[in-house]
Amino acid sequence: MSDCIFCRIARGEIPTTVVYEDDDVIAFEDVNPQMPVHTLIIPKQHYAHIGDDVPSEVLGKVFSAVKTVAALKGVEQTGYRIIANTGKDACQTVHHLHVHLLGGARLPLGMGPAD
Ligand code: DGP
Repeated sequence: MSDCIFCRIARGEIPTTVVYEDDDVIAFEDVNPQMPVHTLIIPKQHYAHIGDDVPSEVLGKVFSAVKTVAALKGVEQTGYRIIANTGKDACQTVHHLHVHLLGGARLPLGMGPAD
């Protein structure tokens, strides 16, 4: 996907603060952080969302990277939340599979519907 913003980040075409990178996955700081720690973890290969026929090995690599990033960001012991917004009701805005890793402060408990 030549015009996908996260594909462009994965190719190094858009500057970003990289937290972790390997052959298959890149993690970088969210441009609009909602928490003291707010890092995005994506597969370099383009998938629109988690339901986009993502091979299990790709999912495994993304979730393995979650653990690595949590350690790198120093929230492994204090805890963190991961979110993969998927589709309209979840307000997904970038249509390239990504996992938000949020932490560094106490997160709200609620996960119900918006008002
Ligand atoms: P969402 O699709 O709602 O799950 O969130 C997409 C996130 O991507 C949002 O928190 C902001 C972030 N984002 C969007 N564009 C860029 C960008 O160009 N660079 C970075 N670092 N983050 C971005």
